[in-house]
Amino acid sequence: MPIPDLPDPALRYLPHWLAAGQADALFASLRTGIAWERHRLRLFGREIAAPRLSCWIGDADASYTYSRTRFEPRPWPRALLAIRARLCEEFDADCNGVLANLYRDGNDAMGWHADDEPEIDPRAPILSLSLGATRRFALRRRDDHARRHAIELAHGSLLVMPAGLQQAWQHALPRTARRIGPRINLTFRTIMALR
Ligand SMILES: O=C(O)CCC(=O)C(=O)O
Ligand SMILES: [Mn+2]
Repeated sequence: MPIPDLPDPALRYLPHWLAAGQADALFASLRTGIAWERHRLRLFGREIAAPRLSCWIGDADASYTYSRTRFEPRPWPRALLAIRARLCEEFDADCNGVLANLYRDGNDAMGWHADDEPEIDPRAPILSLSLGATRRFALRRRDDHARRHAIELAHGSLLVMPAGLQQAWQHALPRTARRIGPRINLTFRTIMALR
């Protein structure tokens, strides 16, 4: 369903993109089946360990540089092949890579940023699948930080970030003091060959 008060380009939030049983099974499979690692982030000239665990997964040629670190893709886990195929078909997107993130509890988070690295195809949507604990996803305009929105991303939901969104908006996944369980987020991206 479109989110009514969000300016263009409009986000779409599909709360039950995966049926609950499928979402449960995918969460369990990825929780143990992904080689989770702690990525390093460069912030204001300092290097810090990201407050979450991640893994860059994709086709062999889909290497991805973010926060000035280059990640070579890990192969697709079996459990993600059907998901990727369904996304490619439904959204007519290539989705040759996915950043998997594991937020172990409410202390794990991600600060303000946009997914606008040069190798991300700006004509393609970024498709964000959430599993596990519900977490708040915050957005703010790049040119006016007072213009904000937030969406609660539920288990089995898909958030469609359309082409153009990253250029106008930043997003974040804030910490929460609520006692909550783990969450996995998968952001499917289309990586272009840079030359
Ligand atoms: O966990 C989320 O919902 C968002 C993650 C994110 O924005 C990212 O990894 O680039
Ligand atoms: Mn992001």
